[in-house]
Amino acid sequence: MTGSAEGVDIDAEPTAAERRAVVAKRVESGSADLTEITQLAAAAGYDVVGELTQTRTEDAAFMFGKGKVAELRDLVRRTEANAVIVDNDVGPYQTFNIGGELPEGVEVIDRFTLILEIFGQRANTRKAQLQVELAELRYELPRAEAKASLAKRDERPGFMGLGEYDESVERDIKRQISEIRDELESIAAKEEARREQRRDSGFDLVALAGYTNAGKSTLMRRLAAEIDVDENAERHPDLDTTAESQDMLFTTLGTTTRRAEMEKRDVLLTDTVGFIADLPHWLVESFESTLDSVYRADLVLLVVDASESVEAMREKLVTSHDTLYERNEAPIVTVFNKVDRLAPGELADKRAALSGVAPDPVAVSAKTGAGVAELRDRVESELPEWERERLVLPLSDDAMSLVSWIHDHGHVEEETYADDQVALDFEAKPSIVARARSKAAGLAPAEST
Ligand SMILES: Nc1nc2c(ncn2[C@@H]2O[C@H](COP(=O)(O)OP(=O)(O)OP(=O)(O)O)[C@@H](O)[C@H]2O)c(=O)[nH]1
Ligand SMILES: [Mg+2]
Repeated sequence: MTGSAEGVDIDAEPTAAERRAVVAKRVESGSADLTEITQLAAAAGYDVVGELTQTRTEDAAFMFGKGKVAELRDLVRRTEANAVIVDNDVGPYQTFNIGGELPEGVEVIDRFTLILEIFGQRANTRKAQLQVELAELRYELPRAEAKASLAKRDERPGFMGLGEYDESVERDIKRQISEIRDELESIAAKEEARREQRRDSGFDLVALAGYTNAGKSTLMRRLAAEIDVDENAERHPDLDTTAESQDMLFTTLGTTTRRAEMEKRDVLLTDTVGFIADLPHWLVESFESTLDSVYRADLVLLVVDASESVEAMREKLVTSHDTLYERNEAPIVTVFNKVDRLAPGELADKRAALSGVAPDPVAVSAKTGAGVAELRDRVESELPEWERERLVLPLSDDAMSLVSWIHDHGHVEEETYADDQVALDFEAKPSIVARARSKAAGLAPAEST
């Protein structure tokens, strides 16, 4: 290969810094859009050095047409790429065939493997690591099953026992999957208990949801007070107040919960992994428990990047709604973020065009802080109603600790001391009011109106 026209330096091993990829996509009709796969490739650390698209029906052997694969090979040579990233669901057989046409050592990666690669690189909590492992195993399982049944069928003298070997690989994958599931379930149970405990303490749970890169983490930092409430020993990088949000897909993988600054309500805000379209079910299911904090919230803020085109916004809103509506019960407030990037009049046009999928959105800029005060008001008004109560308590030590308990769990409007009594006017969640009443009834002598 010496002195080849392409000038490929065969001595240079590609390092992490030199991951050069060609992105390719086939669509049945219309024209293929490579924007998202390019962003995903960048998120995984690739330099995108070439692009290739095709509009045609699927070729069983090569996914693309055979001539297109030859074109791909030339492009790979010319750009000195060491990976081809295909934004389609490429079967194992097709992957093998495409690879066979490319210069040696060039990897063929599909959309799902790429997303898994990103998740694998970013998984920095036990839970995220388990989820990535689970997704990888679930990706491997059908391939191992196919191999085992193929080996069994082809078993012939000289190949004896291979089928058995493949079957044990398959069993091993199944055993690992069930072990990981058990561990994830116990983590989810702990998280659920913690959510309940927080609710009992009078907190309203608000979750940020939305497509990846919408600006959820940036908005979280805007809304959050300084204190980090996640007792989790594992620190999440998003907790770092000095950390800059990156213009990258899937910057957040784990869940982060922080206290939000609101006028009256004690709100705990949870940021989590972003949505993306066209994920296979095994990948979505592996990350399902990550979204529990969204499904179990009292209110969901659905964040969307309003600087994108109306069509892109609509598609992402629909994807997000599909993901949410399956299991979510909380009210949803749509947040149009990044309004600092809009031209005059653009916001009104987009509001009108999207009123069907996003009724009455709140427009904000997480970056500049514009509209954030309005968002806080909106959050407070959308949260389940609080109840009003007036309690008159004696001036005993027990009563004083109840007074401070009410301060911690609700919003005290007025606290008047007279003679040997204190009158407390407050608002709180119905469950908190009920508990305050029963605590007060246990104090002697007290009277409640
Ligand atoms: N101009 C502008 N940029 C913003 C705004 N909000 C966020 N961004 C930028 O958008 C990019 C993504 O922001 P993130 O907050 O990381 O988005 P995310 O929704 O948490 O993304 P994932 O964690 O990947 O799901 C970053 O480059 C931010 O700086 C905004 O209001 N205006
Ligand atoms: Mg994020």
